[in-house]
Amino acid sequence: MPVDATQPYDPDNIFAKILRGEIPCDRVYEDDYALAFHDIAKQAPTHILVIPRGAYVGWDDFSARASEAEIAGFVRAVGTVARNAGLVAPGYRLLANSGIDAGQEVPHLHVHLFAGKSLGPMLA
Ligand code: DGP
Repeated sequence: MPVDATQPYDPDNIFAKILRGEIPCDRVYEDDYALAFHDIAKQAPTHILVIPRGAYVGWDDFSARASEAEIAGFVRAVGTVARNAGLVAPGYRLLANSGIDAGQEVPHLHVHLFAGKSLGPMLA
């Protein structure tokens, strides 16, 4: 069921449970603002999800309510994950599905990081 980006935050969503350590993940990075782990259903040779520690449904929520420190910390974390994985030179793609038409499935903001092959043109 795609996420309605205007819905209230559900503290029992799967990524909230991962953040609380109630569900395991294949972790690649964490700091005060973000957690990164491998996507369970990878769509590229490298497919990492980066999520903020704060309770945000999606991009709209995050951009409107998060503090400057949270926004800066999250953006820096995404860059650090890519750099640590050696992806700067070969390149990578960032994608954040937001809401129903984008097919967002998990109601906690996440950025997909795709890499490891030539990714071709952007989606229609
Ligand atoms: P989106 O459609 O943008 O909401 O993508 C959600 C992604 O989350 C999807 O690629 C699969 C991934 N995912 C869902 N549940 C889990 C989980 O329990 N663990 C991990 N690692 N990834 C998950």
